[in-house]
Amino acid sequence: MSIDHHAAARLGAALLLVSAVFLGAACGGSEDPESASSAGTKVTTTEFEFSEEVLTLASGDTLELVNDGTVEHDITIEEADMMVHVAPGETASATLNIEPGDYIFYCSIPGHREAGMEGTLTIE
Ligand SMILES: [Cu+2]
Repeated sequence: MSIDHHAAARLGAALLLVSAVFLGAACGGSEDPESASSAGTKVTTTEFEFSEEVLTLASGDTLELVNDGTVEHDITIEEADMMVHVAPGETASATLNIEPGDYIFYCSIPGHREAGMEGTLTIE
């Protein structure tokens, strides 16, 4: 009888493992399971521009910043006291926990804003 018991225990462990793998696969499709129900946008930076210069989002949305350039960039939203910095080849993201309104965003690396890295953000 003890052999059957061990077999049952092993089967249970195997099932748990399979469940864990399935759960892992289900979560793997989304970079952040927490954000599955929240919206957001992705902005790509290069020298010297943002892929999106007019953004309309909601408070609580996720802003993802991808740096496809060869130098560092950031998105600075001065009025909201917020900055997302991203190194070359990297991706960074932040939740926009800011009040509804109109904002200006720009890259704060010296010279970049002047080169055209500026846009507007509306939080609805
Ligand atoms: Cu920049």
